[in-house]
Amino acid sequence: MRLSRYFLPVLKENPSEAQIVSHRYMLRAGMIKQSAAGIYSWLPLGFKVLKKIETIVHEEQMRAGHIPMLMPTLQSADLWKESGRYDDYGQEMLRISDRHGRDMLYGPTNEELITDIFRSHVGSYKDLPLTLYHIQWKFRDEIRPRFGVMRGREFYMKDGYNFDLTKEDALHAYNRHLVSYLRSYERMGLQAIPMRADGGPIGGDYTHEFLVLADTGESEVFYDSAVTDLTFGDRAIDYDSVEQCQGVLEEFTSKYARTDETHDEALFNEVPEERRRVARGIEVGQIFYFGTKYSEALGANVQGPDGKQSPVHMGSHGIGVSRLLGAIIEASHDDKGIIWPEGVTPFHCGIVNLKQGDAEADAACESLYEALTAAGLEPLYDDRKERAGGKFATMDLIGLPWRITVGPRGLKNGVVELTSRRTGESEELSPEAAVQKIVEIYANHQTGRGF
Ligand code: 5CA
Repeated sequence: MRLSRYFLPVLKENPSEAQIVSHRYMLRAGMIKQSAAGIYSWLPLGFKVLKKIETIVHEEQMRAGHIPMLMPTLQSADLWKESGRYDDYGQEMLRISDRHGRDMLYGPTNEELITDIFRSHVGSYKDLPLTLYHIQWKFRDEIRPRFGVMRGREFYMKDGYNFDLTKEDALHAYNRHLVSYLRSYERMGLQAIPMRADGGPIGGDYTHEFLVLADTGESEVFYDSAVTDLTFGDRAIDYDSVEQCQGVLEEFTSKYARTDETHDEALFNEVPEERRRVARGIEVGQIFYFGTKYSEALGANVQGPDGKQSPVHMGSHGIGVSRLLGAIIEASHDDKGIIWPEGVTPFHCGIVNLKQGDAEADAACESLYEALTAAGLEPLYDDRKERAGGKFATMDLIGLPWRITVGPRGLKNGVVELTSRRTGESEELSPEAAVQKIVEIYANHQTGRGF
């Protein structure tokens, strides 16, 4: 992309309504624009990162054997009346009536809808196990929408639902989700720690939240610092293996890590004092096993091998896709702007032309642009007639992890400058070597594709 042809409405001033750094940078980098409280338009740069995060989520869900689909945002209230949650959900649910006076709602989650789909089409244990998921906009009329996309009213969520014959099978599905979530967050450059949590309006007492540690997080968390040493890495996993998935769950959840809702002071005090931590965290996902709560209410039964009908065992599993942009920025920024992890960066590399209009500099930038594009990467070429300082400030703000700077002086010596956004370190390389290095860096990162 050439910056002269892109739409990147960068703000110079700090917007006064933004209280936390991620919100501030998302507004300043021209990623989002508020349209109403807690409701945003996703401008091209924000949309691009959103889609990259979404792609990682899809890839990891499909790798775990979960099946993508799409359900609507607007739902009929009938199913919610059947489950009893129409009254329970309270004011967070946006209720609407259509022209015929029928009660509708903008879905805050989809347990009822998916259970209805299941009961209409599945009746036998032979069709199990089954996990369906979608990534769709949700609406919760939060009492205090704040912090930009962190606590929106309209937000983008991945929600997945497993259907199993027995509790054991459903717990395997739970573990499978835990593993796939660990992989997903790590690909986004995040450490998200599974912590024992509370079921809230979804229900079920077997649930973990995934938390990214950050001072601006809304949840208070208590943990053994040893959990922060755990990484999933690129180990191979067989998602069908009950033992392997259970092993990962045990590895990642045996140390003390809880949100304030389930915190147990006596248990916490068993952690050696020097490892006890009280901190704040951003909840970027939650997994639930709730057994037959919805299948009983909605009559979603399956016939077992013995011919008997029984309600199907279920769980639901969410990832806050739009919230993740805020969480990643909270975890990765400095005083100049965002520092995108390679896995989600909107463009792989910036190209800054120090002297736009200089024939040699222009030609060198064009050929870098072509070489990176030919290698399957997306560079963002700042080809505007701007001063170098302004170009650097924009690149630093929008946070591309790598930048190639091209100027007449370097070109005389046959070199360009390659700079890491994270460390600030630069090296002089031939243009070919700079391209080669960027290609190698991204060969080690499975990056999601943007738009
Ligand atoms: N049905 C279950 C799992 S699919 C469910 O709705 N779980 S949830 O309520 O925990 O939401 C899943 C994730 O969505 C949360 O972990 C959080 O990351 C994200 N989320 C929830 N509310 C908001 C909000 N108001 N703004 C942005 N993200 C949100």
